[in-house]
Amino acid sequence: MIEFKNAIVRAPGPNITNALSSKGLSPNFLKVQSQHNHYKVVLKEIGLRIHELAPLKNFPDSVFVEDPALAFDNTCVVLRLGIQSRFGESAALEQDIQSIFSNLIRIDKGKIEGGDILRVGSHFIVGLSERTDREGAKALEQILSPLGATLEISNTPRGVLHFKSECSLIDNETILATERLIKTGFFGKKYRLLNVPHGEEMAANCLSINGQVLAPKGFKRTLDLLSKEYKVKVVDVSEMAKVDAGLSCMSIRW
Ligand code: CIR
Repeated sequence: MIEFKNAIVRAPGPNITNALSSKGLSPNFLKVQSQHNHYKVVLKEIGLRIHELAPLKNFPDSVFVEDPALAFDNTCVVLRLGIQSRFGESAALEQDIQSIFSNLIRIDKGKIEGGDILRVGSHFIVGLSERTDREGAKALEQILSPLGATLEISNTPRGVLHFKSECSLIDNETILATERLIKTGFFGKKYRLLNVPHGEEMAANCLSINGQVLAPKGFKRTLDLLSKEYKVKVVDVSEMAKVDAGLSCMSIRW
C-alpha cells in the first residue's frame, strides 16, 4: 500500500448550508464544523501532516476538496469540475497549494472530479458520471502516464453522484463496493471484492490510510464486515451525507 504522509483539508464555512444536495437537505454549520474537526483529529492520529486551507466564501461545496485536485507523489493535478457552481474552486485551490507542490498541472479539457477517481497504487480507475467525461479522463491519463501511472475508464451507476460513492480501496487488492457496482462486472477477477451489505450502500465510501480503515458511523453490518480483517475507526460524517458527501471527499491525501 502507498504510505500517505500528508493531507489537505479545507475548513467549512457557514455557506455549507447552501451546498449542493440531491436530497434537498441543508446541513447544520456547527455540526459540520464539529464533524470536520473530528475528521482532522483522526487523520492526525494516523500520522498525517494536515495542511488546512481557509474557507471559500463563494463556494459552498469547497470543503469537499477531493473533487478539484488529485495528488500523485510531488505532482498535483488540478481538475476541472463538472458543475457550474463549483467551477471557480479549481483556480482558488491552485492558488492555495502553490507552495505545497513542486509540480502543479492543470487539466484544461473536459470535466473530471476527484470523487470519480479511485487510486490503486499507481493505477487509477476513473468512473464516468454526470461530473466526469471521457475527455477529462483522457486528459488526466496524458498527465499521469509520463509519471509512470496507468489509467482505465469505468462507469458510475446511473443516478449516483461519484464513482467513489459506490466503492473504496481497502487494501492493495481489495475493493469494497456496492452490489450494483460489482454487478457491472467492471472489476472482473482483478480484485478481491467485498460487498457492502444491502441497505448500507452509503457506507461504500470508506478511506484506507496506512493500514487503518475509516468507516462512516451508522452502518453496523459494514463495520462488522470490515472489523473481521481490518483495524477500523468509525467517523461520523452524517451531516456531510446530507449534501452527498462522505469520508474521502474532505481531503486530498498523498
Ligand atoms: C457536490 O455535489 O459536489 C457536493 N455536494 C458533494 C461532493 C462530494 N464529493 C465527493 O464525494 N468526492
